[in-house]
Amino acid sequence: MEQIIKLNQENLAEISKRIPCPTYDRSQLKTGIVHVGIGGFHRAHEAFYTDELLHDEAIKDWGICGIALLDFDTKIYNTLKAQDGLYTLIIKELDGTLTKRVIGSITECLFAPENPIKVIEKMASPDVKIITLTITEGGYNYNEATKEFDFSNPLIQHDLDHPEAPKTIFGYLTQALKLRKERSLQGCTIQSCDNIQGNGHMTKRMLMSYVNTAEPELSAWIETNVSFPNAMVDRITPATSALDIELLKETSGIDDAWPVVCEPFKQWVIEDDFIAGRPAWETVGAQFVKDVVPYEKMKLSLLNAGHSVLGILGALYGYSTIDEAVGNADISSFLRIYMGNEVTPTLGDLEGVNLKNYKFSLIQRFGNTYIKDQIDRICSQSSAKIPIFILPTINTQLETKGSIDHAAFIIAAFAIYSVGVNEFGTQLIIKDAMEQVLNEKAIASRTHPESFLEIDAIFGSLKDNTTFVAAYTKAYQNIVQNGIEKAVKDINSNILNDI
Ligand code: CS2
Repeated sequence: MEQIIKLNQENLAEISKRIPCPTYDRSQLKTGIVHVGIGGFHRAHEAFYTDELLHDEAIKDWGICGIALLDFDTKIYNTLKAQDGLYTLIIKELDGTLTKRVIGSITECLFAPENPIKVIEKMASPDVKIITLTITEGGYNYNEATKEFDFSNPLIQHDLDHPEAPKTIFGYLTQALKLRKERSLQGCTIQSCDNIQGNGHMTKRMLMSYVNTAEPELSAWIETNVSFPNAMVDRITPATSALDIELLKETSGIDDAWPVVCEPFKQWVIEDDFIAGRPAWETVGAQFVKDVVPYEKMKLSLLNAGHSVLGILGALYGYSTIDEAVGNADISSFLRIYMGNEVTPTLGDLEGVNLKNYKFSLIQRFGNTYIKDQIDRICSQSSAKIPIFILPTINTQLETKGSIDHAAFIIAAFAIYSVGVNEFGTQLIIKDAMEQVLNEKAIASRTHPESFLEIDAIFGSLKDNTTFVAAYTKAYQNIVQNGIEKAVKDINSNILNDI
């Protein structure tokens, strides 16, 4: 057994005898990117692409400063700090091979709750050209019911009252941009890497709502000095498990407190709108396009929605990982019918994309048995995911009088899921900012199924659509009366008979 080596800068030369490590001189890098939200996805995606790029020794301007924004992020901050920003990326190939490497692109880390001013200064630094975000779908403070920025959020009120010590991304960005303006510095790009349709547009619209109230005189400056490119991001990155940490120790003798595991597939399609310059990410596989909207729509409505379908149904069947759910023939038929009959007609023209292959590859990616993506992870924060991943499909299908039966079934399954226990008596772990209201409405739905649709912040005006309500209620009753397995078989057979 090899000696176990702790991952940090000092031990890098030794570790590089075991797995690939950065060969560039990290101490020579300037911080050109500030990234907010240093969870697994960022580390498997943007930080990975950037690490690849930095292997070109001529590139010195694009080190990343990772910001841990929330109290909740203490652990990742302490871990990365102790490891000098280094971590291991473990790619789980389809045949089970582990491809490991140490990623070195995160060269600094800051913990916002400890020192907000330092974070604001870093975001305003003249070297920083891009601020990228993975703050989750719910982090944009958008209310589906009002279609507006949610000023009732107490954290937003806090930021309005204490601009010097913000807690939300909106408070931080506003203060940093204000400093840039006051110091007559160049503007920068704010780039969302979250799963939201038009994520750049959404970032701009939400930030501008906040700025118009907090610092109205800053709005015009932002309009001319800040760009917000839209982007589609993709790489399945499950939560790291204790087993992954052990496996790395056993197979390579590396003691990394928080490695990241992910699938081999990766995709990043970005609009080329970077007001202060950008890294040449295209040299390491990113695609720059004029209009990313169709790609985003395809990915959100097929991959992310597909995940939610497998997660919610899988939980009701008693599975705990996504590969188990897609391995069930009835669930995978359900997903194929949903993607083919309900999502595909809403996607419009996707020039240059072979949709059939894309859908096929998704089933294969979901089925990667080595990834073991947790159903708990997929179902977490569904109240923020459903409006983005599934609602647009339902709304478009209702407008065009297309089929919505499978989509309505998913929402009914979600109502039943939100009770917190499945029909086999297994407790479901519900991690959701709206957990309480979900649970209350789920319980009320036992006598009045439509109650669940009254959560306007998730479903908007869906409760007023009689076609949808009828399909939803039918699915709800079918699941309750016949059990999830029979109900899924039934709804699939209706379609198969039709064809
Ligand atoms: C998942 C995503 O959170 C979710 O529900 O669908 O994290 C998904 O794995 C990534 O977007 C893949 O790119």
